[in-house]
Amino acid sequence: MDFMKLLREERARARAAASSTKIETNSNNSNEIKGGDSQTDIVSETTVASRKAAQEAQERERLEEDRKMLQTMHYHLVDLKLPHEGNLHRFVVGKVPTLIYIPDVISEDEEQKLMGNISMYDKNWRSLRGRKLQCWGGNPDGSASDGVFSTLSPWLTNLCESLVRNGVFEPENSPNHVLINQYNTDEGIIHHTDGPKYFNRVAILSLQSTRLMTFRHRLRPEEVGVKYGGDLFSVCLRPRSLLIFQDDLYSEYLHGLSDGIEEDEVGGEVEDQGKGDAKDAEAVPCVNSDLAGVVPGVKVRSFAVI
Ligand SMILES: O=C(O)CCC(=O)C(=O)O
Repeated sequence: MDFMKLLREERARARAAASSTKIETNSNNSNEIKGGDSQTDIVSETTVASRKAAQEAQERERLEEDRKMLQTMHYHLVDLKLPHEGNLHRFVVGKVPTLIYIPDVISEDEEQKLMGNISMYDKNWRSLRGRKLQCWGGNPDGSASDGVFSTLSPWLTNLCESLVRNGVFEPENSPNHVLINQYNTDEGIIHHTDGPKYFNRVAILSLQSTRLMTFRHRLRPEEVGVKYGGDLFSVCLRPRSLLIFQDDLYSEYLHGLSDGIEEDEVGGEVEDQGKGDAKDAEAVPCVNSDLAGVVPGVKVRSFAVI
């Protein structure tokens, strides 16, 4: 027997067996990897596509529901009575030139009509901390979601057009988004900015009662504890009035309404309002006391829909 020959044959078989296993392993691996990749791609593409289709179907359904709901509503159209275009500057209040307060832009009768319009959409209220909210015109990014009415109701479109006609907004920045906030006596909205998703001008129509809106500096992290972060000044929001603020007041200041648990006191004017470091006084200066017909020292506490 040729043991050397047997040994060579045995080694050759072992090499052949080993290499085929290797190839198989490789091809298995590569199949697994490829199979894994393409399956994952297919699965995620399918998931994304089906999610998108479901979302689109939901949005279509929502639009249709909203459209049907609007058809059943008997709303009143109300126009705002604003000073002639170009005359808004007469209503600038305070030392910060981007705050405009116009009293009596609608009549009491029109106010009632608007309240009637608002109450027709009772099921659309969202309960938030400190207020109830109706949100009209979709989300700022154009998407729709639960509790957000996808379009504006014609009576809201009419109000927005009225703002454009009177020069409050340019036609290219015509408002397409409306929030209706309702506060109980012990409710308010914490100080905030409306953020960069919106155009930097806001118009607030107040209905039903009087509240004080206060403004504060928006502090950068390095200013916290260094710069005064409390209320700097207030604006008295009378029922049927329109408040417009923009630019710096939109982006560099916070606005808010106290929770109404304590009565808000109308403060007198001070020289450096809005500019300097206001004192942590009980009553911050009210910048529109003349136009709003309130005297310093008066207390304000009431129910408001804005
Ligand atoms: O109700 C108001 O007057 C203020 C509302 C407000 O600031 C907001 O909705 O962002």
